[in-house]
Amino acid sequence: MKILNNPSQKDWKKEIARPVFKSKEIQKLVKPIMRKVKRQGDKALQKFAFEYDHVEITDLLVSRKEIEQAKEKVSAELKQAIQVALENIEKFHEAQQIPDLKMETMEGVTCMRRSVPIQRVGLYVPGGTAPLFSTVLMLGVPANIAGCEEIVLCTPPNKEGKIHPAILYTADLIGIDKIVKAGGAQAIAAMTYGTESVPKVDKIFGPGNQYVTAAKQLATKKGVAIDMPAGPSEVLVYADETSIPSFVAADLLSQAEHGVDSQVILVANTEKVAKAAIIEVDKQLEKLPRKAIAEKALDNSVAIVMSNEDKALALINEYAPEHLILVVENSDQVALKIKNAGSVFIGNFTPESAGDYASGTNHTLPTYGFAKSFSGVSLDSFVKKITYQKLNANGIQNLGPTIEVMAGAELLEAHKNAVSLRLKYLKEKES
Ligand code: HSO
Ligand code: ZN
Repeated sequence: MKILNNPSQKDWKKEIARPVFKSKEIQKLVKPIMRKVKRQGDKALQKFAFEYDHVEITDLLVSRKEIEQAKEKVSAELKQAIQVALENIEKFHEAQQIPDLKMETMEGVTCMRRSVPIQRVGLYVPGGTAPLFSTVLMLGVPANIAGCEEIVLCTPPNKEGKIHPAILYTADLIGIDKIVKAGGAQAIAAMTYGTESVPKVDKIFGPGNQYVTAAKQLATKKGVAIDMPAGPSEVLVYADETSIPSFVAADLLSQAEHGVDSQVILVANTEKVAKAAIIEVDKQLEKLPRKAIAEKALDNSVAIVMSNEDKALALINEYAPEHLILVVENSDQVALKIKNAGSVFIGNFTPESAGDYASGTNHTLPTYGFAKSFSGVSLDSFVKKITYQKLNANGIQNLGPTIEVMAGAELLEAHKNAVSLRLKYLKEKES
């Protein structure tokens, strides 16, 4: 990891710039996949599984028998851990429920707002080198709490046509019974258009590679919502002398091991703090089973010395990290100065892994600078808010003249009439 010492704003902006993705080119590849799934349904999914996952799938839906077999393969220790995580995630997301809002803004004018679940949601869980069963909890738990009527989970099978037992166990534990052996852009297409086995959904959630991301973007053009735009995962650690170098290093590496395109940034108040952490990174890296991946990710990564706190915070807010770990004196106060971040981890004893798995917060977070304008997944992501209003005779008499003036000024006569007719009706009734 290279170190930059108090760089000028122009220089740090260059250093923290995210890699540019050729999303248009990827969309060009993804479009025909989407089209094929639209036309051929399940048959296309089977063809793509053969082509990309090198597996022949006769039944796209996971059977009860497969789930029962998976349950036996998950250790008691892991089941117990999943249970603890589940309870914390449930607690934190249940607490996010907000009561319906009902109030009179004026005498006789009642306004109301209700949260209503999105009816059909699709959850995507990537395959690949790490079986992310924790993502099943992060997406499935809030979907259940929100009361979504239909939940479908798509995840790619391995070469034997199987899905990792922990993914099946977790999905079953939280009551998801429609699990589809489909991955990549084709899975997103299936949830966008619907196939014989896969229901069409209203909103698609979950991380994925560039093809999945491109397919999700295309899905939005077909009237399907998505959780958020996505890019590779990232962490920024802001550390000073109160930080413990081996902890900082482990946090940087836990993000780096996710993928070769992960980005990790260390902002330190002195060069000494930065160097101590980097020595630890090099030491710990040697022992990691995913060393090759983490090493490549570290190539895109940088340590920046910022002796001035305000300047450090300007950098952090400009970068808008998905995960921000604060290990500086007064971390609690510094945390309140954060304007842009997906999720903030405070103090020496709060590794990113806590939020990745089990503390209760959601790990589906905005990457690629989208934390400037997007929130991470939460209960809110699974509901929409419907507003209602009711005016009684008194209400229209109180509010009517205001509407008439405004409609008249906008030259919208029909709008004005809708009020005037009612006011006239009430006047005639009174006399
Ligand atoms: N850090 C990842 C989530 C994850 N980590 C899942 C481990 N498992 C993206 O926020
Ligand atoms: Zn992680």
